[in-house]
Amino acid sequence: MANKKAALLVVDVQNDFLPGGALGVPEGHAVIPVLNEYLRRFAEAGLPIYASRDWHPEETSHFQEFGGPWPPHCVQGTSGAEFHPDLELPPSTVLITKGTDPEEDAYSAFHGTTDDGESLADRLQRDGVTHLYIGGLATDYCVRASALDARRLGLEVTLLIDASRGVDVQEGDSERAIEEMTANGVKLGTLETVELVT
Ligand code: VGL
Ligand code: ZN
Repeated sequence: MANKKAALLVVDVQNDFLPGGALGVPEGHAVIPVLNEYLRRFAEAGLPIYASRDWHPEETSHFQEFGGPWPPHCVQGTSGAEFHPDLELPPSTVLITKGTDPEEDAYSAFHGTTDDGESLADRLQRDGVTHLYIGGLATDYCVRASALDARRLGLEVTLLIDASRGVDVQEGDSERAIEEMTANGVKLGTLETVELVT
């Protein structure tokens, strides 16, 4: 098919989602060197790179103290909300900010916007992206929700399983999320198997 174009979406690789953070994902650090290799490959191929960040207000129904499921994390402007310093995002990376609405969980990067206020869906369409490669944290929440939304929008989607880790609040959550994603047409990829067609 003509006019295929790949892009990389790095989901929520923020200090609070790494071990020691407010909502640390077990083995979260393992994704960083792998994502850095994907980032190099996509940048070298001249393909677009997007990075989402969870960016909550201090008071949100997403947090336990206000009736939600999670301890406070990724509060706007805090060090926990910063991207991990070892993540090598190139300057061309398009930042996607989500979770700013105090009444929304906003797990999916597709609930977020660019600095110009454009939705991720509109930005991908404008950039001509047809195939989204997704990695980051956490497999069973924001990665899952983003991959499923991308499929609903008709994009090809590859989950980079070597560059993703889950919270696993219940044992097996990440495995079940991967099954749900693949049942919805998401392909699985690793550094060994992914080939970028440019
Ligand atoms: C996430 C739980 C709460 C995520 C965000 O990025 O996967 N998980 N907020
Ligand atoms: Zn959150």
